[in-house]
Amino acid sequence: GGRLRVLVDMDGVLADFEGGFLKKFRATYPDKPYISLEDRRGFWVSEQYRQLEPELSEKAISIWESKNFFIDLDPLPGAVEAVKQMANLEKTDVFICTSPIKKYRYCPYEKYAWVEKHLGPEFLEQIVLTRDKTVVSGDLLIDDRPDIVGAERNPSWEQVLFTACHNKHLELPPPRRRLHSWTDDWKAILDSKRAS
Ligand code: BVP
Ligand code: MG
Repeated sequence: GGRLRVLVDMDGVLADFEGGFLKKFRATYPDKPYISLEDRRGFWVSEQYRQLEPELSEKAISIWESKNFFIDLDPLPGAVEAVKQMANLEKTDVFICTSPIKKYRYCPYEKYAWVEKHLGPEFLEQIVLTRDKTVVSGDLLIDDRPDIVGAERNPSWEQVLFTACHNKHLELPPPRRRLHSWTDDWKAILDSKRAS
């Protein structure tokens, strides 16, 4: 067969957005209530904080709009090693497919800097920044967002849902599948997509 193209999401898959958010939220607003990672439900952090207290939504947003939020995110366990291994597999192209926030002052720059820092300068060639992942073609998209939609009604990729604190309780309709973490068998998922 030909080459396999894998799109790998960044926030919630390679970079610990949820952990980084909670740490900086608690440090910035020590007297405000917060949602533990165990209690997170739904993709949008800002929505769950709004439900807790309406004023907390804009406070939450201020955290990821701040300088150094995205560059300071820690890699998720095993992510860096897995992506480097994946990119070294035969007949496999890996792209990092990530949606920047609309407040563009820091986020796009820091996403490039994060990739250079943790994956190396050669991975800067592989970055796809887009707010609409449905228009990017690939065989697989590894992403923690359960409801990815956009302009293309029939994306070429199969999404594999990467398990995160906000999606772990969701029951996926078959044939949708998960990658539970980077210790899960991601190579088997790639092999299942390779033409024989
Ligand atoms: O840039 C991140 C943060 C932003 O969405 C992007 C997720 O990118 P992917 O991982 O899907 O590529 N984001 C924004 C909000 C609220 C905005 Br108002 C949020 O609650 N959670 C979140 O991740
Ligand atoms: Mg994500």
